[in-house]
Amino acid sequence: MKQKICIIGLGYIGLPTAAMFATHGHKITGVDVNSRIVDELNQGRIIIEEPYLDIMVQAAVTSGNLVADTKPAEADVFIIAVPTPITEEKKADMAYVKAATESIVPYLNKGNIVILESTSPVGTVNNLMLPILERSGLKIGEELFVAHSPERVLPGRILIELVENNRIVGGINTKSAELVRDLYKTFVKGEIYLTDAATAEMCKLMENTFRDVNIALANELSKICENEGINAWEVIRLCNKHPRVNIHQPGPGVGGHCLAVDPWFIVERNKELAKIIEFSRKTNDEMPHHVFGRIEAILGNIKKKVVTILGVTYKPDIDDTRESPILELVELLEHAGYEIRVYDPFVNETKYKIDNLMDACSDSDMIVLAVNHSQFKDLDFNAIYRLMNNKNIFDCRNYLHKDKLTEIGFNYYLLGNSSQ
Ligand code: SAJ
Repeated sequence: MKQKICIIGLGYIGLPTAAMFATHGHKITGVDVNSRIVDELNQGRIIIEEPYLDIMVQAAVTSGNLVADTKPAEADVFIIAVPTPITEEKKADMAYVKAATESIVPYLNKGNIVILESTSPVGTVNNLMLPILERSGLKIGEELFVAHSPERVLPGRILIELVENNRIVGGINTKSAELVRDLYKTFVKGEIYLTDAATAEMCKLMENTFRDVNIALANELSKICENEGINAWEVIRLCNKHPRVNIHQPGPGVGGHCLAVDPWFIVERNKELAKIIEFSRKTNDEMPHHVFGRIEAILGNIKKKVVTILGVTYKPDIDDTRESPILELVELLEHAGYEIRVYDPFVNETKYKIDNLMDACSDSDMIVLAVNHSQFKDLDFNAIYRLMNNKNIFDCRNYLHKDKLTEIGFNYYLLGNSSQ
């Protein structure tokens, strides 16, 4: 059955979800407080980078099934997909979810469905949303159906994963869960598993926490291997030949709005219990400092140190710098008085950005491969070598061709291996 759906929040999750429902025949009102997003969208344009999203949005808008507005409209279904950032004190900032929930109350009618997609602390649906939704006068669970269905898509693969991933739907009662499952079946090809709202909230948090803790283990291993004088990447490669071992990749830290944030939502409510989780978060947060320490050690007493950072996003081949550990590294270098050049073809604006790679490398004392953007694999390292002052490369991702670089004459250093 084709439904009217009002989606609050037109960011990395809300917009692709809106486009997906719209191209499957539903009538969508996309709502955002940012009028620029709304204006652009109504002309079929988007302001975020995600493969094929522009084409899909254009098709959705042209078909008339997707319109944007700065305020909600009456609908059969309301989906909340707003940010849940973290405060300085590592507490979930639920202001957007609260405001979004309040904003839809005047538009609610008997039989409506409300879905929270935003990643949220356990208890958000039951303790924050339901008391607000009750103001509609509708009987919760009988006249108004509510569920949490957390998004699980990977930036860079959003449109594929929206369709193919399994999905969890946590309803405030079985009827709510079933109605929401039937709605997502419009485009979801993966399995849809039903549970209660609080369990769904915890599942989402724990998925990202699982990854964060495993990355922390890999990062700790990389420091241990530096201490032992062996290569962590070789250890990981060989360990992962074991059928039940899957060590993650070390790196200069963990970024993005998910892994670096969500584990804190568990810690906040379970301070005395979530010990490994909190320690892992801190381990990953410390990695830019570790990288900085290695840069200091390699460059030693050079007077005016010039460092060229390749990549500033939180992961490869995307334009997203949210919570990027490389921004923190840049700050550390800045405080220590380094001359910094940042080269990242994906990013339009960032501190110390230099558009031309050769300009960014000229007179440099060290290239730091911070993000493994595909195009960094085969740069013209011969030309770069000639331009540099001191010929150091520090590979934080085990990404570059060590043999080729040493043959050119570079001093090649690798995170997770102190003998290089
Ligand atoms: N990273 C490592 N080592 C690794 C893997 C990742 O250092 O072995 C770093 C990356 O460099 C990056 C960060 O972790 O800085 C996060 O990258 P990611 O690719 O692991 O994940 P996100 O944040 O882009 O997306 C995650 C996904 N969650 C899981 O894979 C469990 C995605 O499915 C979620 O939908 C998304 O969070 C979200 O929105 O919650």
